[in-house]
Amino acid sequence: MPAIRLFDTAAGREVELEPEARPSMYVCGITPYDATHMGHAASYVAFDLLNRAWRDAGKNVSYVQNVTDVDDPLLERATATGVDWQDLAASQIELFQTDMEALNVLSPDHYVGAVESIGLIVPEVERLVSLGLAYTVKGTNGEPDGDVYYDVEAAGKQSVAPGAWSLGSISGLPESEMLELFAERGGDPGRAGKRQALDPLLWRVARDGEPSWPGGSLGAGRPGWHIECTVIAQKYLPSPFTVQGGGSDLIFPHHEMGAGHAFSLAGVPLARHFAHAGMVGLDGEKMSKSKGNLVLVSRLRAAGEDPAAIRLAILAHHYRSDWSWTDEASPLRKPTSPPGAAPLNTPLQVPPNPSSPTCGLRWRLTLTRRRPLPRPPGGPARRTTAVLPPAPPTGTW
Ligand code: 5CA
Ligand code: ZN
Repeated sequence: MPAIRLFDTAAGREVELEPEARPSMYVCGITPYDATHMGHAASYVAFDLLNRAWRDAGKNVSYVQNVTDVDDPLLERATATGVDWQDLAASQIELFQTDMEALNVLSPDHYVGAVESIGLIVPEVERLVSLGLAYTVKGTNGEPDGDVYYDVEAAGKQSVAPGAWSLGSISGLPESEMLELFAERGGDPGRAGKRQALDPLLWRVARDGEPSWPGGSLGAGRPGWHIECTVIAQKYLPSPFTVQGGGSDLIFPHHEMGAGHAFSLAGVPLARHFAHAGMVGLDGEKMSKSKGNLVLVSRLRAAGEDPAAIRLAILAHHYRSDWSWTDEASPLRKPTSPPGAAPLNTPLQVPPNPSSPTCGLRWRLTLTRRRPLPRPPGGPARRTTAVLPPAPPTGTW
């Protein structure tokens, strides 16, 4: 097999992957609040190709993917639609798996949820605090005290060893651009009490109406986004592992900060290479769940499109190129839905079925539904549907 070459974002150039008997890859998974769109599909097909190239060469690949099964956008969508956030996550995870199987995307070896990882994340955040690389912030405007932030400046000065992380190591972006992207992508540059505008959240202490879990010395709360992926990757993969993957919208702040957390915790880089797939748009605009301009894989399938043709339509583009889906340019035939049929951006309804053995076909989830702490009495209730049955201690969906 010829050596695999890919563009390494951190190196800023195409690199040849060193031969390894056991290559390892972490690809950032979905935040399950809406159905899989062509952008997600394109990212996962891109990294499926790398996975398959390695496997085809006889390599014993270790592949890990997460599910961000608790985060602000998921909680906000659940509230807006009056659905229990866990039910929403479960239904969208199931739909995602069905879409991935249809597209012939091989499942990861470990498919791991943020919620089930909280017990691993808490001690790592505590360690960052004890190393002086994280700090708590006082609440203002009715916010509670105690949110924990990563000190990017202190972390960047931690070491000058080769491979040591400092802000910009992965993205190479100027600070002005970082600030813009940080605000756009879930960061809070204006949060009072932070040492630096770009310091990212590690632990959000409990608020009324939000789920929370025990946080040891941090107090009850829930994890920040970047530390979730760092801890899951470090738990299931070697340090450093071969390739960290995701769409290019994850370069900053997600992969930048995740790499920082990892170096602070392990003293070695998170990954040898950082690879990013291009963004898929609809009629010139980035396809995103928040904008709602989605071409859904499930809807294309329901309209009778052959999933193999959808995969080919994706593979017709170079994995790093940004491209736009237009009905005219689509290599797929026009949908033959009868007049009045649901438009292509209407998700199929897949009811959550946590005990379904069919979920284990290939995309086997190791998610356990770790229950949040009970809400404080008198706090507003987010739950609007029936209470779920108690979760089994372990198991697969
Ligand atoms: N849960 C986090 C990663 S830890 C997350 O970004 N979830 S996501 O559901 O928003 O995106 C899942 C994957 O799809 C990410 O790799 C993201 O970069 C990719 N993605 C999202 N939108 C697009 C798009 N329009 N085109 C290409 N890839 C996309
Ligand atoms: Zn991630």
